[in-house]
Amino acid sequence: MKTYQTKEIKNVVLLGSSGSGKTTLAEAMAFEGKVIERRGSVETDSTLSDYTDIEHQYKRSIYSTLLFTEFNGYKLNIFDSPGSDDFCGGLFSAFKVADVGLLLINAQNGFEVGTEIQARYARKHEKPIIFVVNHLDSEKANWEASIESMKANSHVKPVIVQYPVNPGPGFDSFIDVLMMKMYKFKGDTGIREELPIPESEMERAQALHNTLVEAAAENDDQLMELYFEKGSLTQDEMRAGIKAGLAKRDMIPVFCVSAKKDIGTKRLMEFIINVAPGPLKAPNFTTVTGEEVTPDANGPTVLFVFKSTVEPHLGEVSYFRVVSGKVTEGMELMNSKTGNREKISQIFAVAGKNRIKVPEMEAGDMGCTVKLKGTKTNQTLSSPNANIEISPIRYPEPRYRVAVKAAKTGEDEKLGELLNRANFEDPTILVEYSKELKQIILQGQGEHHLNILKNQLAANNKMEVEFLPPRIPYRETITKIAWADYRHKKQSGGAGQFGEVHLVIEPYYEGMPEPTKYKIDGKELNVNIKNKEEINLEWGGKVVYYSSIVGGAIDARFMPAILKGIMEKMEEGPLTGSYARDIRVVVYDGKMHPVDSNEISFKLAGRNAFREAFRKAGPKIMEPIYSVEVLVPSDRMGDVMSDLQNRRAIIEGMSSEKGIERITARVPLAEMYRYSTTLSSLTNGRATYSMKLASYEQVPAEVQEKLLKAYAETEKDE
Ligand SMILES: Nc1nc2c(ncn2[C@@H]2O[C@H](COP(=O)(O)OP(=O)(O)O)[C@@H](O)[C@H]2O)c(=O)[nH]1
Ligand SMILES: [Mg+2]
Repeated sequence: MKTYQTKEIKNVVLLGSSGSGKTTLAEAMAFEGKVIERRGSVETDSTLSDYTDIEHQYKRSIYSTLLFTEFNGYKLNIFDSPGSDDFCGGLFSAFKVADVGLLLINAQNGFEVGTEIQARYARKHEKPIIFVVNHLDSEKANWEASIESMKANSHVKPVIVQYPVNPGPGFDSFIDVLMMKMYKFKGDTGIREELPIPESEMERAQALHNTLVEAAAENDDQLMELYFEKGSLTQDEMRAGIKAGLAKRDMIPVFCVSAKKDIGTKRLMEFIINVAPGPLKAPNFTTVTGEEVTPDANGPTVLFVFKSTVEPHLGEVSYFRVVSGKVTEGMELMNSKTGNREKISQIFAVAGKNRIKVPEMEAGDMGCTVKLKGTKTNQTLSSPNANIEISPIRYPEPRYRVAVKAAKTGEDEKLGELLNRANFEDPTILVEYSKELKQIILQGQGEHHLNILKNQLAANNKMEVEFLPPRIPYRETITKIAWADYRHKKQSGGAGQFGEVHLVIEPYYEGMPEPTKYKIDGKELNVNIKNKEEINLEWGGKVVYYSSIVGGAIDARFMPAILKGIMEKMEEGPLTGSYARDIRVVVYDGKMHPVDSNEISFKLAGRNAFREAFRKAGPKIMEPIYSVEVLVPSDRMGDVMSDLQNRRAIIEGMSSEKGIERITARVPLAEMYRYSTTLSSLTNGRATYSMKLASYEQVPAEVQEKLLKAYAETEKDE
């Protein structure tokens, strides 16, 4: 395989809803480039890109797979990405390193919600898009309806470059109004005949040609002038116009194919080669400090790692794009994040499961290497003197969380290792041991996403895990002043224990004046501050602790022990065991015993006095509220809204655009458990959502009641 120069490379990501034909099209592209001798199929588990057991089991793409094809002296690096939004992590990686997207439309369904979701991701990543209408050989293929739905739903006007002459089971010809030719195919061999446009199609072809010329001219003032002068444009002028429009994302050209029958694949690849932006025309990569890195083959070597896997026999495989310079076998590079040196022992061009060893790769190209010592996805390897760090892929916020535990005891450590590895391979799987919740919290993009992980752990690692509802990170605080006395006394066996603490607590707020007097059980109490401690809590908020002991009722040396007891309760709030915050405590009296008093006694007395006072101080539970955005097809709006209302949602906004409703709402986290699953079943998988922590708010009285009851059952007087 030759070393491709930067100008001979195109990097493409296939997009589209599940079943639109991405994997099948990737196969046809690889076949046309002679990377494979015959086309495999999704049905027979024989495609280049869906090569893992789990993809065979589900008969669909789960990972975003890199493959390449060689065509007319160019190398096309292609990402076959999963259509399901649960696996969008791989898609986000692909967006980082691909320069153009092919958005497949299933001609049987037109523009689907899956299409909309991916179109939105493409906009977010500022990638130019080409529409590819597929399944044109299917019985239910409807070209006109597809085009109408694309026009209605797309944010940028689609412009037809090709249209099918005979969509449906007999589909074998399409007309290309850029080339002004008809292409006719023999069976499903991919072999084509170029024919003049038949008389019967001439009028339609000419009209679409004119529309295309105008659309092309619009992207460039000079072309516009030429067009006004001549009334037409040459093919090259049209290409120049389309190139400009595509790169600016002002234009979406429309192509037609049957991936299954290998119709239109070649022509589509020719267009990509001639018109789609390659590494030299695409926006430059930027560093974490905002500098641009040009794809200069003679510049410093910069590899950006966009994907990492662990494979049997091979170990760690790191996929990279050469952002600048050249990578050659044996080269030593530096990981700009860790400062460690890495040796690039081997370089491979990647065609799904097939890897072809190459001696070098130039800027703009993509491949993989093995046996790096400590480099992860999102890190950059660069020439040691260049020390460049490319800005990372920003993965979507997690949308689904569960608590996870090993089914068998004694396997916690193994579970931890395997989950870390899952995160290494899929950065949208987040793992964290929550000290607060005392659970391992696993977060991902959806129930399906995490269930696949669960199945993989069982199948590949003999690791059975259980998923449980995660506890909610509530917060506790108080709303009014309260006081309590507590005597801790124990006289069993040897030395006794004795400590008595009287304290007052009240809600703390920033800028509060120092305490001066309280009225406690009708008696005036003058505060006489002996000592003050202000503690910033790790989980937010404060505790302010005063000692105002008169007459040596409690020795100063016991004061820290009392605070320690209080802090234990702050960490495990009296209501639900959640973190407490924003409380001021004044210890004003107590009792000691000359022999039995010790630190442990005062700690326990402090803790229990605090707990009692807390319960009398109008305590409230605060819950995390998430800001949630749901995109739902208009016809399912009612169901989705009423479900949200059952989740104590406060609807903040609704807007509708192109048949898709956007709902924004604030929803308590406690009500979001398994939301993705419900939403999916309410809409047949046609909706999507995102969520982000917004604030902590007081839970409603009835919820508080329930939480208190549940916790009281688990807690005994200490
Ligand atoms: N008839 C027909 N079937 C197709 C075409 N493209 C894909 N398929 C079939 O549609 C199904 C989904 O295709 P696949 O490539 O897995 O879609 P993906 O989910 O977008 O990757 C498979 O059964 C394919 O064989 C096509 O152009 N025509
Ligand atoms: Mg697929």
